[in-house]
Amino acid sequence: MKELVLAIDVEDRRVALRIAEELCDLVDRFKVNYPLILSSGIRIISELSEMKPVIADLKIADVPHISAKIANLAFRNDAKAVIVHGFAGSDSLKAVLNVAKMFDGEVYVVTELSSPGGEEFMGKVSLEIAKKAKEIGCHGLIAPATRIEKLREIRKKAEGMRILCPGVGAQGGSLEALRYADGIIVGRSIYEADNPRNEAKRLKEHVQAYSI
Ligand code: BMP
Repeated sequence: MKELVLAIDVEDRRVALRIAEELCDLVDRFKVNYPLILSSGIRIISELSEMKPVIADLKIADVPHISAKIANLAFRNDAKAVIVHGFAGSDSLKAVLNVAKMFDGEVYVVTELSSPGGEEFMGKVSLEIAKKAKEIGCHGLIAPATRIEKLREIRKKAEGMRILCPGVGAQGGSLEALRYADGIIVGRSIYEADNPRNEAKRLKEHVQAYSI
């Protein structure tokens, strides 16, 4: 089944919990990033995980022993998945994957950022990153909904891996990403909408339509 992942990028714990409560029946997972974790503390992952599984988007990109510590903190606080930067290289990816195994967690690897700057450097190596992440045994990839042609190429390198695509909506990315991806990650166009539930419902219907 394809999924709708809600990126909760607000900077207030209570607002985040309110958004999560309002939308948890319409989305499949939550994703949290630095704005929320730095402002609310890492326990926010545990709090949110009482409603839906949480992906800790710490975009881990450090030397292996530090990457492992960061991943360990996320999983100890009930994250079900972490996001790492593929450009950090095989040793970091392996270190994070080893930690994930201890918690039965998942590792998603960023190929190239969905923003225009993602093409500048990462775009040149994203297919290699995808290939390497697969060889190492990572569970999934993060790939841009803003560059469908590139996403299609990444899909080819990633047989058997889950691909989640950010960039739909506020960044101009297309729902066509769902042709190649296993899910979309959406933040602002849901939580900043006049009616977040309606927008989440609309997106969820697309996700379900592409799941058939
Ligand atoms: P929004 O839908 O508001 O643009 O948010 C997208 C979310 O996905 C943010 O949390 C961002 O950090 C994340 N993301 C992204 O936008 N592009 C990427 O390439 C990788 C991401 O994790």
